[in-house]
Amino acid sequence: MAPTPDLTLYHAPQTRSIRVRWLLEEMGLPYTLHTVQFAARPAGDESYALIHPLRKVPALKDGDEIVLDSIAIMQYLLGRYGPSPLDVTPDEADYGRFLHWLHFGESGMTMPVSLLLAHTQLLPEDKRDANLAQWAKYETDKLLRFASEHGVGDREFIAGERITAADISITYMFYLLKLIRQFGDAPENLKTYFSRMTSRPGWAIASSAD
Ligand SMILES: N[C@@H](CCC(=O)N[C@@H](CS)C(=O)NCC(=O)O)C(=O)O
Repeated sequence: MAPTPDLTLYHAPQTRSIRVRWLLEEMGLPYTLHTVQFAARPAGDESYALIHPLRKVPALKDGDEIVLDSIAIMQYLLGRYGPSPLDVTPDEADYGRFLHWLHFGESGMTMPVSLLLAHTQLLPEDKRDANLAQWAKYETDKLLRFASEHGVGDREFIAGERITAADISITYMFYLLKLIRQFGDAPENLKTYFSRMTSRPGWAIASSAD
């Protein structure tokens, strides 16, 4: 028998918890949203450390179980509450491709994008390193070209013929780049893909200000 979900998403607007919220919306799963304060760091109050010892978002609580890290949480939801069309299963042709782009959105892109964010916006101006920012921009652009030429191409979705968690993963990274004004010179097919993905009702809910 399928387990009954008892889901609380620890979320902050504009952060990686958007991925999880978007997936929950696309899967039609019921969840409680717990908004974590994100204006000051670390995120949340001291009690939040009982949920996420690093005081980051997202975190997902399912009954007594806590799952951390946005990609792992998405895999957890697909595995526990699937089967879902948002997943690509090992018997499907695009399984390897799905796994690659699912993880590329986070593990492939986070390092240069975080450096770019830190050294153009997050750090106080006197702590920013212009050379590091320039290198991070170079690396980020290289990854965007890779995603453009070897990922999105002229496809509607990054893996398979339907939206999957891999689309959710990379769309969030493009959104983050847009937030920090580093997506304006992205390849045109990525911009078109981003507009298409973010026109979905699930995105509108997941990316809302609450
Ligand atoms: N790999 C983790 C990254 C989590 C993460 O760094 N979240 C950011 C928000 S997008 C955060 O909470 N930052 C606050 C901090 O690092 O103190 C994931 O995908 O969930």
